[in-house]
Amino acid sequence: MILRYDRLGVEIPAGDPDPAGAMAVQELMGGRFGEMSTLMNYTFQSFGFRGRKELRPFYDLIANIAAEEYGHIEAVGATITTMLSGADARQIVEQGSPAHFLKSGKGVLPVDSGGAPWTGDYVFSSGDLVEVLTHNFFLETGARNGKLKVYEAVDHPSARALTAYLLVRGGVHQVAYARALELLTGADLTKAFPMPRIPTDKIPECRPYLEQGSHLTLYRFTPDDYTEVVAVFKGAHPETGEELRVEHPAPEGFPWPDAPAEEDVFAPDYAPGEIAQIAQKLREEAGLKDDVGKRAA
Ligand code: MN3
Repeated sequence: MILRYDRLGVEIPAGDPDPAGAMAVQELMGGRFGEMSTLMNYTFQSFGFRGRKELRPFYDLIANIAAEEYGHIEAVGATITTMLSGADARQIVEQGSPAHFLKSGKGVLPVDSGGAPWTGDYVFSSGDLVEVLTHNFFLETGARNGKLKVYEAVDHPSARALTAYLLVRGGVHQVAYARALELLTGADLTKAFPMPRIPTDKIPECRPYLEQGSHLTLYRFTPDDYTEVVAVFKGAHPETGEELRVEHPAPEGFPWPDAPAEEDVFAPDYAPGEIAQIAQKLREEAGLKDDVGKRAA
């Protein structure tokens, strides 16, 4: 089961509307190597995992990383929605993805940068653990490649904050699968790091995460479960030589950025003030204090 917090793993700053950038960031959501793919690959691999008891450390690794990936689709979603806030219809249609105006309320969609829908064909779950771990290493490598390209192409502050965060966290997952394969088979994929060959410390926005040790840390997203990841996620980081570690709880996170009403796409409706009044009345009737809706912030 999943426990959901109304928080984001990364603080998403506001900036000017950037529909073209938002379209590029969609690759990190619904692309082959995007966050929907990492989420769904590890989720389905954990559903179909056989020999959970006997192979517990490997199961815990895949299942626990799946939980973090949910937080990554949240972060990409918040970024794209923020980048579309305040963009007008013509600007979106001419510069970005028309679907952000025509099919959504200037919000994120489960599609890639070309508008193609994410598909379950991107999920690989053959049941062969060595093959699955090798696939996951490749998937995280492709994901890192995609994040570096988006970082290069889009300079909106939301996109920069997002890609820096995802590069560091995805880097941890890339190391995790390489180390799991190494412990299982003796194949030392860690010699290929960094892959692609751009070290994370060359990216200024990544440095605060490196100073906090985020690049060394796998967080457990559960109070009591998935404790056996420590049997696999251990040893030296392939690039820095520092010791890898597992921690719980994960950092507290940040509130979602505000997404103001966008009346030209009827989001949340043609009369947002009216809906806000109804919501306020319902809150009063439910005996909620005035600050309840803001608790997550
Ligand atoms: Mn990820």
